[in-house]
Amino acid sequence: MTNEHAMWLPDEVSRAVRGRSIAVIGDGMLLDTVRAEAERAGMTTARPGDRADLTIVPAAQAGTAWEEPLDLDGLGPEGFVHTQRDGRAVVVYGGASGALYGWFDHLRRSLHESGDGTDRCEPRHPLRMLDHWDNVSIHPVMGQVERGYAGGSIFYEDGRVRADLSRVARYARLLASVGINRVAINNVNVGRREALLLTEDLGEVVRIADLFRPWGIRTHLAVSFAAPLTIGGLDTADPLDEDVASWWEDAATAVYARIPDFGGFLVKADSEGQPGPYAYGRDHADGANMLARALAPHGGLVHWRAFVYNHRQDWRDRSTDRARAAFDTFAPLDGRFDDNVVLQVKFGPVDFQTREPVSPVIPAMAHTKVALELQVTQEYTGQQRHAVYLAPQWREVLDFAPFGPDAAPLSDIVQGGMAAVSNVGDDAFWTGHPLAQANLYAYGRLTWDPALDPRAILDEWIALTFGDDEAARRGIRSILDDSWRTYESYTAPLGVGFMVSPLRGHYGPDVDGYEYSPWGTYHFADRDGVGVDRTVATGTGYAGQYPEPWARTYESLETVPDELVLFFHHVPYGHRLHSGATVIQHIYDTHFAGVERVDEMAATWDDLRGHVPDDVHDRVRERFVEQRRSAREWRDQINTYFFRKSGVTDERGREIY
Ligand code: GCV
Repeated sequence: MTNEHAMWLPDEVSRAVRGRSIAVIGDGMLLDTVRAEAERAGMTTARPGDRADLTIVPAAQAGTAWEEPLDLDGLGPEGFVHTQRDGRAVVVYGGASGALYGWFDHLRRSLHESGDGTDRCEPRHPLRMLDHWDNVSIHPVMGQVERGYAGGSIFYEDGRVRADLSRVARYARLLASVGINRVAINNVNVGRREALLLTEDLGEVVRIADLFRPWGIRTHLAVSFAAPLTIGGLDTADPLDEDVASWWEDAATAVYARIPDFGGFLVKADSEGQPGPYAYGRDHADGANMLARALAPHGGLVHWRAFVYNHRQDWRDRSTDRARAAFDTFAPLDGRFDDNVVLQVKFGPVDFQTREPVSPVIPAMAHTKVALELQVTQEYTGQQRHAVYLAPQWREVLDFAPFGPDAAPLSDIVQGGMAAVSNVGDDAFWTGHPLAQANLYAYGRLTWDPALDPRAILDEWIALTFGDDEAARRGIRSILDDSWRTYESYTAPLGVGFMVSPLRGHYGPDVDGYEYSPWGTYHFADRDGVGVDRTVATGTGYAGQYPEPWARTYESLETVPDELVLFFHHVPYGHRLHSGATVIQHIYDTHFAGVERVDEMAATWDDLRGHVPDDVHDRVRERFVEQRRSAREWRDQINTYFFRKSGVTDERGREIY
């Protein structure tokens, strides 16, 4: 077996600072982490009185003797200023975590000539979270990690927390280096075994929290809303019941006694079978606020998920629309959530599809702290068998301006920061597909600075991971830059979504897999046309959940963007897109082109032999064999399905079965 891969922090990264001297000023756990990092990188400690090549100094002590003092006003606890004095680097930090982030920033800069300017760096949001969907016991269907494509869990094994958690410490270091500061360590689907992490197994959570703490990361737990009933010995979990409220208060007090920096609870309630306040005739504000009050005295948060919909629908009932559900549930509750509740909203209204419009819940909650939820794990985007770089998708989401192009983008509107589902497991490469490491890296960097360009992030990741081989950089960029759109081109067309196999865990094509299922209906294809009518005029009315100009933009076929046309409209196969192609010809063209593009990507990778380590090359190569096979399967099933439905032949006479 391959040794554990170092991801973007191989020892080589520190070559530029090796042998240089450092002075770290300040005390405490995080400063000790920085000192240990410097030692690991081969730096020497400057003697008192000597000028160090790098000085890391708290804002309060910085620059009193400098000729040009820095403007450090309002520098937050996670912020730092990168500057130079007499040609030597200085990192001035706001708080201890700023020192740690400043250290990693310095490492990144040292890879290139960083110029001699002064940069003030602060995270855009204080909440930068990763959620693990790891189960303690092996779930009979989902396994150890739900939607995990990288082996087992780094936290759990054989129904318990691992005895050896050393990998968690290395994970924490990697996460800190990209700015992640909160991790939820168990699946939002909380089984009985997992619920016990809060109580009987708290000692095990303490072990994990101890490993995250030196890296400035707070530990969160996903909890079951029914815990007072299922593990607490009460006969109800009603959020308005006093005994229930005190059960949660006691549980929270016990946690904080042992984990003083505990982050809080993550809750999936009344969703896909998870218990919630509806069972007691209460609403989601009642439920979330009760938990929030238990945590508030300790400074904890409730991340309450907005992923609420009816998963027992009748496909015959055309009036139910899963896309509407979160808005219908939560928009009326805006303003009712306590201050320490964060409403965690998936980026789209359905479920992390390759292409969805941005969720209308986010602009609807002006008086609620909303966090944007993304999925780094590639559930619907190739399951880490396909090379798909997701940052361009996230870029589009973050740039979406819900109130029109002249108003604020989403990245400015989400006040509760960002959360995402991790793609990491106990695989030697951490992420199964080595190129999927770029997604984790990019997610972290975007939580810190949501304005970053995906291509620049990729360059940074490549340089850290593979060094400065120009062929590797060009090759990997050409594979990954457009890989999300390539994946889109050979899978479900024009925003319609799903078409994945329910039986193969959402992997591979099955056009009608969900069409007659209780989980929602997604394409309504018949001999005349395809797509879901979500207009106000004749459909489910979902388009009307957007503020202007989007409600009107999506409502009309004249203005709806091509890539979302089938999400909002049911159209004939001959409908002409803005691109000039008909819907049916677009389906054929993109599916043929997508496969050709994957072949090119695979060939590019072959050429990189010798430019990346052999074990990385082998693993990615093996994944490309599968991606090429799977892309053909998608192409042929989608094209054949629509050819048979429509009877329309391909203008270019290519092979359709
Ligand atoms: C953890 C989708 C996934 C589920 C996941 C759910 C969620 O439905 O398929 O595995 O559950 O989203 O986000 O809660």
